[in-house]
Amino acid sequence: MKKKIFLIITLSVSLVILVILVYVLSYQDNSFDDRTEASLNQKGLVDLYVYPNVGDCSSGGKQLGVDCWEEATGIQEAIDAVPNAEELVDHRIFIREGTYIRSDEQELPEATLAGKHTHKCNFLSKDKNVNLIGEGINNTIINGIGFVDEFGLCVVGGKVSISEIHFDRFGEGDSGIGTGIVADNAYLTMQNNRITSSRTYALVLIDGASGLIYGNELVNNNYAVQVWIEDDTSVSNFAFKNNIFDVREIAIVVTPNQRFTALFENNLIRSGEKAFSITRKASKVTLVNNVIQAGRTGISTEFEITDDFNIRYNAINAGENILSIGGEDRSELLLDNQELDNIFEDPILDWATFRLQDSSPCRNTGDPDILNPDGSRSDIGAYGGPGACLLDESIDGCRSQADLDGDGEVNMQDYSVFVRDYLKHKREGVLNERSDLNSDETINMQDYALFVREYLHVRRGSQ
Ligand SMILES: [Ca+2]
Ligand SMILES: [Ca+2]
Repeated sequence: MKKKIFLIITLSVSLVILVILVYVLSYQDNSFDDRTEASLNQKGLVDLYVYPNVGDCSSGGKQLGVDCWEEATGIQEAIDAVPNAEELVDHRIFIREGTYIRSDEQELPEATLAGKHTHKCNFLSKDKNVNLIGEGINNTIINGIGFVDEFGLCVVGGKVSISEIHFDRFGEGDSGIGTGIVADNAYLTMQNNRITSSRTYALVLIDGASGLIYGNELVNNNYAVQVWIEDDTSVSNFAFKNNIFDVREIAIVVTPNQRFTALFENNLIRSGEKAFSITRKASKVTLVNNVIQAGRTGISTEFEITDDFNIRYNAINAGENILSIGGEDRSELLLDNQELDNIFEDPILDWATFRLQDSSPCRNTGDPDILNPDGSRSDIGAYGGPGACLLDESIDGCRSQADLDGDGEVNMQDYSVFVRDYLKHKREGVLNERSDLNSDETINMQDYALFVREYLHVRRGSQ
């Protein structure tokens, strides 16, 4: 106990000193972030910074000592400023903390989806290779309120990665599509985002889209994911890992073709009606280590199950039937097949946090070939498997970003490493990437804030 109090006091004092130190240094220097010079990144590519208060560089920008780029006064303008994809390069758009609402005076861009349907999009990325990077799902929020029946972000072609952004309230009207994000013929990477309160779907994936969907929260929508493939020649390949899908109607709706493969591993898939629905045969779909919880039907298909539809090590619970094929209750196919190692008990989750309770039968009963971060046999559900660290870095075995010296602990030594790196960057322009926690190629207050957040988080988690 004494040790703990001592630690807390030491930490508090040190933090106060560092805050003062950083403040003094930044004050002396006057343009703390140096964005005008640093806007060419190390690969010689343009990084763009978007702030809230679109077009008003005197507020968000000036406070951080940033000269606003004319092209970066809004999210769409930043996307438009990225050259069209000719090769795979890492253009980055940092969307700074704040709430973004598109002005209704701006004309919405249109996208043609599935080769024939024209839709309006709040934001459109067409044939771009670009990374959209927010400052965390509690900080960077793109709000669709006021735009009825349309898409939030349309990704058509190219290779787009989206991380640390909350997309909220797209298409709130009573009719129409109202979708958070749609990808058509694009390679989409989504990591650590949140999509809430879309009118219908959080995420729609159309003909030829592929990608990695890791550590996202798609909650409080009617549907979480729709895969909508009309073109029989298109090829799609997806991995969904450690996501939380919690919706009212159907969590996952897949209408694939025979060239579609998908892996759903360690997700939480919950719905008031159906959890997982697949209407046509795919090349291969694997469900492993998922918690599948449905008000009515757990898994619904329109075809007989073969090896191409692999359902193992899941915890499946449903109000009416575990498995329905062609509208008929065929639950016995899963209930009686012990080789698949699915379990059908209450997963004993805390539904407010989506975490397993201590008595949960999902602990260490997942696929033995998949391991938890601490090396033990995997848990079933979103907080199991190696990707659990995406949702919570304080889980045993996760290496915290704040563990700067890599010794497996977050303590005062890491804090001195940060100060050293910070000063070296400040004075000599040397960038030690370990202390650039938000990967924007500068070490500043934002990294410090992330460090402190991690530090306190890990400390709390380890108590
Ligand atoms: Ca350490
Ligand atoms: Ca940084």
